[in-house]
Amino acid sequence: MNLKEIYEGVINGNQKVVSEGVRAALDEGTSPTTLLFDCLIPAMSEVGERFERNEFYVPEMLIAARAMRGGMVLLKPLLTETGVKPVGRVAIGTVKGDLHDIGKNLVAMMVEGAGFELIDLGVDASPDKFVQVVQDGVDVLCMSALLTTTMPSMKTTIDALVEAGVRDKVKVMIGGAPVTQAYADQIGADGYAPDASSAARKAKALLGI
Ligand code: B1M
Repeated sequence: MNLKEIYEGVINGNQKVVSEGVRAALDEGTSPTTLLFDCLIPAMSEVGERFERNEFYVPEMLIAARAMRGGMVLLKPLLTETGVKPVGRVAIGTVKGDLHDIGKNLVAMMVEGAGFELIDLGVDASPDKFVQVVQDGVDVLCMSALLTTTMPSMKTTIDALVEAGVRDKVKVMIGGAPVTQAYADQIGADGYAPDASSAARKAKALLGI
């Protein structure tokens, strides 16, 4: 199977095509890095672009991400073995009091698909949990909120980072349906992303990649 078929498999959300294609390509001697950087990641970027053009919607994004994961599970151990470094480490969580995770999970998938190592803090993540992961070492911290009542927890978390003396160690990005660029500016976040694919692009831009 050639790379084009695997690429199309991601876009069409066909997990079977992707996992079988990646396995066959590896058997034929294609390198894991070629499969990741020249096939799976560009395919996921194309999915993101279609989403931004309103040609794809959330279900298409979810099945494309699931299809890509079918290839990623085969590549991950090989990439670790060959010492390919992720482009950076990103932690993401839905803020305290908020249980919505569909958007967060999409952002996580797109960020992971863009080549980052991803730490998922889950939902209802307390400021202390965000502070802890920054102390452990991440380049970008992403917070998601879907409720107007939980948005203030983004500010509380940034305040907790300042208090713990780690605010300068990390780029903070926020997003979620009620969140805006103006709110990001107001609470001192470094970035805002309106959707999953722009979140992945923004994370790279913040790190100058
Ligand atoms: Co809730 N809910 N919900 N809900 N829910 C909303 C958000 C609401 C707008 C519905 C409404 O009234 N029209 C409303 C909020 C009103 C407000 O605050 N202004 C609401 C409410 C009120 C509630 C409850 C309080 C209801 C109740 O119990 N009385 C309750 C709260 C529970 C809690 O969190 N404590 C509640 C519960 C739930 C369910 C559990 C039933 C379920 C969540 C299931 C789950 O997530 N596992 C749910 C759902 C599904 C929704 C709606 C219908 C859909 C949300 C969603 O998943 N959208 C929602 C109405 C709506 O949005 N139309 C609603 C799809 C998702 C892909 O989009 O999450 O926006 P979104 O993510 C996007 C972007 O925002 C962005 O990228 C994503 C992909 O492009 N993004 C980021 C998100 N996070 C990002 C982080 C980033 C960057 C980008 O970091 C850098």
